[in-house]
Order: sequence, then structure tokens, then C-alpha cells
Amino acid sequence: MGLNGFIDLRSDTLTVPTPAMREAMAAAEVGDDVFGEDPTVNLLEEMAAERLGHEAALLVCSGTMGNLVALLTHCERGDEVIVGDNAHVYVYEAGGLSGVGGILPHVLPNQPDGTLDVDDIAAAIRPDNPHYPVTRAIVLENTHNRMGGAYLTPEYTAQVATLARANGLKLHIDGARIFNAAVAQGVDVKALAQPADSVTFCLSKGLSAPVGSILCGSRQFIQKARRRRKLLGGGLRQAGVIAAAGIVALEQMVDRLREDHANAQVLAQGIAQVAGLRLRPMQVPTNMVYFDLDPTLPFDAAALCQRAAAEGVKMLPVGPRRIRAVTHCYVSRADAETAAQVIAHAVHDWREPTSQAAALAY
Ligand code: TLP
Repeated sequence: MGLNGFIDLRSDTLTVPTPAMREAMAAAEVGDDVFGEDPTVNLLEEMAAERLGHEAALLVCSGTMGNLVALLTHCERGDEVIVGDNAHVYVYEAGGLSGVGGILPHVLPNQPDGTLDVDDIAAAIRPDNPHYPVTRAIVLENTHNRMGGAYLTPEYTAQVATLARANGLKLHIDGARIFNAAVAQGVDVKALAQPADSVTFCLSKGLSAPVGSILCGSRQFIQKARRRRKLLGGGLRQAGVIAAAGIVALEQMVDRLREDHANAQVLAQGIAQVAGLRLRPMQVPTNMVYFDLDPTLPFDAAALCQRAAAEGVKMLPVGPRRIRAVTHCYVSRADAETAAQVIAHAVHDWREPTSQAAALAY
């Protein structure tokens, strides 16, 4: 197991195509997708739409592009979207919604479970008054990356969809890891995706495809979105080589996500036992483990990550004293156990330097 000799927990984006994907990519039947003539892309889009319970789907280059295309399709310049303060769309997408779309984010606090408070959303919808921007859409994220991989339930999603509809708004879901959310709750992904007007999900994260995300919505919405994708330079030609891996991802890589969740538990249990490290959140709902370094530890997150990497375990510092570790199909249960041991040793060695190191220091 492992990736390039490392247990690489920095992200599930690090996953590389499986042997079955490479075979499918090599054998893919292709055509010009801008002409709508790539049979493999067309098949993937049909499969994805059917799977999520939407009429149509569009292959895009990345999750970032999918979210931007969706918001460009729902909104006009000067419109406003309601979004969480920890949303990927708001924090990690280079400001594209404003920079490219001229769309204002109306930012609400994300709750620890990844939700936006429904009363907060209702209060944030602007009245029809020429002073205000037009509130056009609500964006949810499932699973929620910065809120610890928390998943949104079908009930919550339906509640927000109802609120959106009652106010003439669109609901977009950044479902980069929506299959993790479905598997973790044991529900059909349709129950999480169907209530929304548009949903993106990523093929290139836990599902292990090398490139690509999918945007789903109504036939009319996808037709309009296709033009926005072209505008952003995302009209690829023989994209069937990418889509072929995406088809394998949907067929073979979804159900096994439960293994990643189980391995995240193993890793979290190991980390929870290390004095000076604190899981936050305490519960690990899917494949993401976030933990903080106690202020008493004489090193920061970057230093601990550096030391763990020297022992073969890569993690991501996401704050001065905060670290993220993500499991995926190249992290086995044994790797999760090893990673926890490496982290424990790295912390312990710092706290109690060996007599030789102490002598050298002296
Ligand atoms: N997230 C990446 C980083 O950008 C943080 C990661 O390693 O987790 N939505 C969500 C919820 C995401 O976590 C990501 C990627 C995206 C969208 C964007 O997807 P890509 O990277 O394909 O543009």
C-alpha cells in the first residue's frame, strides 16, 4: 500500500488511477466532446445523472470548475449567494465566484455539523428592494471539508431545499465527497442530491480517478452550464480518456469508501491516545481526521508534519497548530495503525529527547 513509498494522508486528491482505470483509459472509445461526440463522456454523464437522480450531467475539469460553472449558471453579476464561512467555495476557490462571476457571497457561520442554521438562512434572504443585491442561491457542502468531514442528512437537505423553493432561490450542493456522505449514513446518494437544483461531485478524490468532476442538474440547466464551461476553457475534446476512469470510479470505488471511514476511525483512536494532541471534532464521521496541538507542545503543526514525513507519513498542516489527515484507497488499516504510531513517536520523542539527543543539546 502507500503512495510513492509514503503513507500519504494529506488528501484523498492524492489518489492515483487504479489498474482497472488505466486499462479502461487505454481502451476508451473517444470523440470530440465539444461536438457532443465522445461516447465515453456521454455514457459517464448519463450514468452520473441517473445515479444522483438528476436529468442531466456535465463532466468538468475539477470540483472548483463545477462549483463556478454552477454559480455562473444560476446567477447574474451582482447577485448574491448564501454560503458558509468555512465553505470550500468561499475559502479555497481563489475567490472565483466574485472574481469571475461578479457574485457576492453572503456569509453565514457554519455550524459544527457542517450545516447552516435554517433560521440564519431565512434571515439572510434579501427583501425585494432595489437597494439590495438579489439573493439567488444557497450553497451547501456535503461532506463538509473544513468542518471535519461532517455529513448533511437527507432531512436537512430537504429542509433547505424547501426553504429555497419557497423563496424562489436555487440550491447548489458542493458534493465533492457526497458519496462519502451517502455511504457513511447508509442512504442512497439520490436522497442527498435530488432535493438540490445542482450538485457537483468529484471523481478525483476518494473515488481515485485522476481528473474530473461532475455537475448534475435539470436538462435545461446543464445545457446552459455547457456554455459556461466553454467560457472557462473547460470544453475538452477527446475527454473520454478521463471519463473512462470516471466510469470505473462509479462502478468500483463507491461502496469501498466505508473502508476509508473505518481506517479513519483507527487513525483517530491512535491519535486520541497521544498526550498533547486533541481530535477536533472528537467524532470522525467520514474519512477526515482533524487534530490540534496542545499549546504546551514545543513545536507547531508544520514541524510535526515535517517530522512525521521524515518517518514516511505525510499530513497537511491547516493552521499553525492544526493538522488534517485523510484516508483513501491507498491507506490500508495497517497503514492507519502505523501512521498513528509514527505520530505518537514524533510527539513523544520531542517531549522526552533521548539521552544522546539531550547530551548533544547540552
Ligand atoms: N479540496 C482540496 C483542497 O482544495 C482543500 C482537499 O484536499 O480537500 N469542494 C470541496 C469540499 C473540496 O474539498 C474540494 C477540494 C473541492 C471542492 C475542489 O475540488 P478540485 O480540487 O477538484 O478543484
